[in-house]
Amino acid sequence: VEASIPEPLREAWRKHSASEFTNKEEFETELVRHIETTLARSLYNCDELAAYSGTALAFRDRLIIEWNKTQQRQTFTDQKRVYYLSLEFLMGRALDNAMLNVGMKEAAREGLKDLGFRIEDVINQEHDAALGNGGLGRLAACFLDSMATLNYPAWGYGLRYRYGIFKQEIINGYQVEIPDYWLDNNPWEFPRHEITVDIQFYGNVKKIQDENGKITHSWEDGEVVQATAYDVPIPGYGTKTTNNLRLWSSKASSGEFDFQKFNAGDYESAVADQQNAETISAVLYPNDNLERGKELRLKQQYFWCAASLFDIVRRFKKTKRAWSEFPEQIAIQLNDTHPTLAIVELQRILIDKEGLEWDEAWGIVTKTFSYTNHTVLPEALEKWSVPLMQNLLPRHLQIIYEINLFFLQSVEKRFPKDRDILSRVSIIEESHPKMVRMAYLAIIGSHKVNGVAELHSDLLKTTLFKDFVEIYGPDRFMNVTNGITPRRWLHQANPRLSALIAEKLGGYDFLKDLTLLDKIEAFVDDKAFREEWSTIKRENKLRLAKHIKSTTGFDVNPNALFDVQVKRIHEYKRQQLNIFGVIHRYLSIKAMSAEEKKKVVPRVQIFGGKAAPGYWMAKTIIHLINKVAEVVNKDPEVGDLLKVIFIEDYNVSKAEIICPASDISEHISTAGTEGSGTSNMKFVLNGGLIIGTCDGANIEITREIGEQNIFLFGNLAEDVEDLRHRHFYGDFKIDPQLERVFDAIKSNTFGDKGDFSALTASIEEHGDYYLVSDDFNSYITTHDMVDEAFQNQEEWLAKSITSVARMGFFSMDRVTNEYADSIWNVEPLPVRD
Ligand code: GP0
Repeated sequence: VEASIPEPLREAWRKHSASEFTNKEEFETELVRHIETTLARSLYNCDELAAYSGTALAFRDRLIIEWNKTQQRQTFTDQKRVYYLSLEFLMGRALDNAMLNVGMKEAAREGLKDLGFRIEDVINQEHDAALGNGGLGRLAACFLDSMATLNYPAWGYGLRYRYGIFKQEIINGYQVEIPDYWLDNNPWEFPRHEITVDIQFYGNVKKIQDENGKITHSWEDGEVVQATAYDVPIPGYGTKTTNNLRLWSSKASSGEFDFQKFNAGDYESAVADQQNAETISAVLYPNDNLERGKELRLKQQYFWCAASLFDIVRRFKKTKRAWSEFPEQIAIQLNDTHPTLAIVELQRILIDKEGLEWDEAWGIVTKTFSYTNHTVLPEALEKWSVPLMQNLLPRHLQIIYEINLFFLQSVEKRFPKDRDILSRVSIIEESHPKMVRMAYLAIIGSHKVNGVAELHSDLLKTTLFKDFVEIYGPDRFMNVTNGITPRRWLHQANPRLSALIAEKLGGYDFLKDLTLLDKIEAFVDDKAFREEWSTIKRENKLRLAKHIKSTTGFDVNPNALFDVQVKRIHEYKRQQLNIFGVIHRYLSIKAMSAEEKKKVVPRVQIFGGKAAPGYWMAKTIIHLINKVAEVVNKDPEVGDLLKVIFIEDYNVSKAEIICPASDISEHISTAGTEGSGTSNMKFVLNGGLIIGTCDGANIEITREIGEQNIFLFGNLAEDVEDLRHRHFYGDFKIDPQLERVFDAIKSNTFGDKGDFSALTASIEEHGDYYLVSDDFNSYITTHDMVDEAFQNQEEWLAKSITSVARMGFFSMDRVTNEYADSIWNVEPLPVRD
């Protein structure tokens, strides 16, 4: 291919190719040029937003050059690539990350200063790209960062939602959801109007028999919607590799405008049909750890899977390789079960379109796919109703039945005596209506299935997927403990800490090899280093205090212990346990003498997180937190000893301010319920200690940093089932200190008790499913230990430094290499100049 381009064309291209700015002067030239001509602004209306856009465009130009080179190199080399399919990519802001990866941030800082801007203010102008709910979407974003940094030829595939996760406002203590329309002047996406795929829905299946008796299927008469590609460059750190994230947007197919309606004078209805097609990619479903089985959601899933598969197959076919080579060229990772239809779609393409035999096709499919499970919560496991699927995707349902038939036949052969196993492992649940169990389909169609932390992966093997371990053997199931990218979560969020570490280690190599952090443990007794370390924590707390002041109006004391819990609001994550603990603390302080109060460690209890709009209990928890804040924060008997803050609209860019500012953070899910947690890693990496249950990755964090550096409490996962069972049979007595908290709530201390009755009743009357009462005593006594430890600042500091030094394991780079070696079997491909 390379040789087919004539020399004069190459020469012209070389000569006129865009050049990259390399210093402050050249940056300013680019900045002014973009503001004037790309944005059509002038000296007289160049505000911070224009400065942001101009800067973004200047850096974007540099990214594009490297992006093009990377894509050319990947195409010409034609080695195995990874495709990461995720319905969510919670990217956050891109400019600071682009600056870090391109270099030249200092040139930009100086250049912007000449024009009268502070670079931090300019960076803050950017709207978060918030195409995700929480941990799952952020993990996908960290994957992209690491895959590029490690030079893996990899693409992400997702949906280009017009509305990302809603913006949260707190009004009178209640969450209110505001649509997040984020696409206006987004400099980071490139519409590829020439890359489109027609996607079919509904219709029916025709059986066709040819003269040799061979039967084929054809899916006909459906509705067609068009997918258009939008590409986002993903730069790596310290490398030229710039990978691609391809997001699909829906609109009516170009041939589909209904001219019959139009000619009949029904123009408005014809336009309405157009708009209908656009709703497929209109909005991100705002549920975390919950699936609700809505038809539009299934449409989104198929639309995105089919467009991505078409694209991948089209690229493969250009290489003219044999189909048997497909799995040697392509690995597809399924981020949860949301993209499971991709398995069925590839099988359909191979047998219906490409004419392969079933067995050969299925062999290719299972070698290509692998599946990551993120939760054992039953309400999060996807099931689609058979009638719904029959209507929307008739051919796919047939193929699913066929996959199931062959699978069950093989199971029956191997376990002829086990009468129940077939119904237990069947992809089809025999309920009314029947349901397709997507996790089972994903396991059967993949060669590897992984959980996201050791406990979680063990639970999968011993509970949810137990039968499948029997059937396939243990090799199909594995653990890869999650990680986070140190570029965003250390260097960008906490530049001063990153600089201090770099100073001691002689450079920033640790951002590429986080295990190098262990070398800072040698400085744990170094006086100057310790002082710097604690100054940095203080500055980060001041930065957060400033944010709190400007957004809530409350003053918080930076010397107080900052205790943070920020994550989606969910009963299993137990923000209710936290706020009940805060009320307990409040009541205790109010009962103290002046003398006793002097011994109290002042605290700021910080909460943040969104509730799914339809999740009533989660919204009640938010309401209670805000009501407690109202009462506590103005109580003169408490003063600075306790403040309660709810930070509105928690998102990625706020996490970057919050994580570096915590003294302690809370990861207190009921044991056995949290897949891994990833903010736990972000807090510890930024020098905060944590209080947590023996759940998710808290367990590996403990193993890495040492038991003496973490505050663990509560019942263990192995005891949960038994406790729930006992509650169910009436063996339940509420913890007396929790009862005192409930008494306060019921005497209207925090407003109308009726507002919170569902919350107290879920514990007192409905079995306390999340074991709040069982863990309460352990929780508050552990908090007393936190207070005591905090009073010894010297020891606290040692814990903080030691913990950071031992966090190397939690780099997303380690995670990505594990997937590459043991699941994808792909090699890095560095880009040459
Ligand atoms: C898991 F099932 N997670 C789900 C889901 O629907 N959404 C979601 O964000 C999360 C887990 O809750 C997790 O424990 C995990 O670490 C993350 O997926 C990535 O694996 C939150 O941190």
